[in-house]
Amino acid sequence: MIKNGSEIFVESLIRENVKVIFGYPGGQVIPIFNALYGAPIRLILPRHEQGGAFAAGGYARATGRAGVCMATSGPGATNLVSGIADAYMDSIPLVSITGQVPQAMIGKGAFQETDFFGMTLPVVKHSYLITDINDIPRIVKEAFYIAQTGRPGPVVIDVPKNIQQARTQPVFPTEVNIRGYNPCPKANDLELNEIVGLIEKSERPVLYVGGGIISGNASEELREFVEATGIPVTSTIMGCGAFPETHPLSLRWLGMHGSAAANWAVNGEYEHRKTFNDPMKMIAPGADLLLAFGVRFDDRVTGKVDEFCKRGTIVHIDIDPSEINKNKPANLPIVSDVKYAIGRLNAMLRQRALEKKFTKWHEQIDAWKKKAPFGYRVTDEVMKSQHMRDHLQGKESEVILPQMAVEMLYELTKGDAILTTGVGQHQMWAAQYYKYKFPRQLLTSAGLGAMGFGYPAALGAKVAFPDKQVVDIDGDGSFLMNIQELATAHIEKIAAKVIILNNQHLGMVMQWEDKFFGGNRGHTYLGDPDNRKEIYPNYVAVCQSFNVKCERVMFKKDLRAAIQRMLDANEPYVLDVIVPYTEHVLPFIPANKTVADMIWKA
Ligand SMILES: Cc1ncc(C[n+]2csc(CCOP(=O)(O)OP(=O)(O)O)c2C)c(N)n1
Ligand SMILES: [Mg+2]
Repeated sequence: MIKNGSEIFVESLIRENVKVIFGYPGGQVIPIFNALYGAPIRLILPRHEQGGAFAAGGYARATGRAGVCMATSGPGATNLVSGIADAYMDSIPLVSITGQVPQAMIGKGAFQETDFFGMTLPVVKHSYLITDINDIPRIVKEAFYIAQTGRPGPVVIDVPKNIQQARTQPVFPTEVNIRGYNPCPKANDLELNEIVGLIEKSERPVLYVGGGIISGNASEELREFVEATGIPVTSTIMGCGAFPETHPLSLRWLGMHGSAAANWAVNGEYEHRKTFNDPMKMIAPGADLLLAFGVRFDDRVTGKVDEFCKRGTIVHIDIDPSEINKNKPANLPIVSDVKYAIGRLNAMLRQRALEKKFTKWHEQIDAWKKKAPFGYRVTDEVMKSQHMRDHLQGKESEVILPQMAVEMLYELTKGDAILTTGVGQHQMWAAQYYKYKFPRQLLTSAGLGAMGFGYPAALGAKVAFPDKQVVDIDGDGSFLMNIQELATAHIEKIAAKVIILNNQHLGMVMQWEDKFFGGNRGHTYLGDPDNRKEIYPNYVAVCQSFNVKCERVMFKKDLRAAIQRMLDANEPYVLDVIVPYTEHVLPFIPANKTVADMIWKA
């Protein structure tokens, strides 16, 4: 049957099993919106295209399937860029559809024309500008295939309006065949056998695992491997939940704000040095073998990269050959689908069980865990927070520290909720004080670090899993960046919850000001300078205008019941939890520094 381009586009989306699109209309994309009318696809209107792109990212992170966002040309498209960059940095499958001015107008500076293909080139896995209506079915099929296979990532499809309106008899392909694209490389047994040999020889092996385990669906294999070998596991933030953090062999996550035990296990324990120029004095050695599976040696993990796991043999397995030797040379690099590689290793270990037990190493690791668990304490400093001082006078013991709120959420949700975050101190506390037990449980903008990600991402996750508790742990600064999505939540009846850890500051930037800029403040205060006692903005009033329930919580005695009310609600719900701004996130390895520079005692 002859159809127009928009109808063919929508038919192609249905064939890819798309269930939901976060889309914002405009002149150059109206035909596609029109064709979606009556289609078996839920169309959700975010209140800002950035919110739509982050929501699609949240949906993708929660499900592993491509999230889909859609916008008009020009300003609609440019508003998607942060969400596309976020998906690129964290290897998240995302298909971003944009209207474009008619082909005859391209390059003429037409109204709402931007070269979106060109603009997004550095932050996509692949992109298309459709120039022939007959290409639509193939391009849509390829786009989803590319986004979701191999190392996942974002794909842009830019569709000129005349293509949406042209007519043809479509032919829908059933297979994808892209020359030169081999998304599923497999390690050979020789390489894998070498790993077994290295484990046999080592005394202090550590697994360093990342988002690749999650996107590669390799958690089960990882667990079996850990249980067969007894090798302790640390993860990146992207890898949280890849291995249960409640397991005795979990070291929790590593890096700048990661657990001291994980950082010591990888790098060795060193005396804390006073200046960055002092020599490094080792107390106990770290890993002699590092199994880096599905990770990319990000600078937030390695610090000074030359010093990272300096004395260990490094085995690096990654599906993407461009990651090999990019940040840190590996002694044994293996390009492979990680699920396949670990699965084969398990099969080898089943045939010939490991002799090694690593008893001494386990003792050392337990000692490190005991010595420096994540921890906090209430100091007199909290009364410096002017937004709390008057309220807390005489009730100092009622102060809520941000870490406490996360811990309490962990307890009340029994560790089963899906969490999203903004970016800042609250993000780090959400990662430290909630223990992640399963993959796709912590959805956070890790690589891009985009404030404003938390709430829209929570909407995306809640749409995918309406029966799960989805809670955004957010900062007052981050939440404000996409606060308009409260309307989406209310109108679309998406019961995603929010805990704002409201310190009236851009806390993480402030922490750096305190540490490296003598405490000088450069626009890191978010309250009203003319009335520092007031909490500004008034989120209860803001939420009321969106018809979303919101409570402000100031005292510890009220926190538990308030979180429980939030969890029990069948609608969007915001808790504005007032916390002091004086807390710093610890441990802390300053950027590009070493484990000998780690501050870990509160
Ligand atoms: C879009 C964006 N702009 C700026 C930054 C830089 N930045 C990183 S953390 C941070 C402070 C975030 O404040 P808030 O959301 O209140 O979280 P807190 O650190 O106070 O918990 C800023 C400004 C960023 N990461 N993203
Ligand atoms: Mg803040």
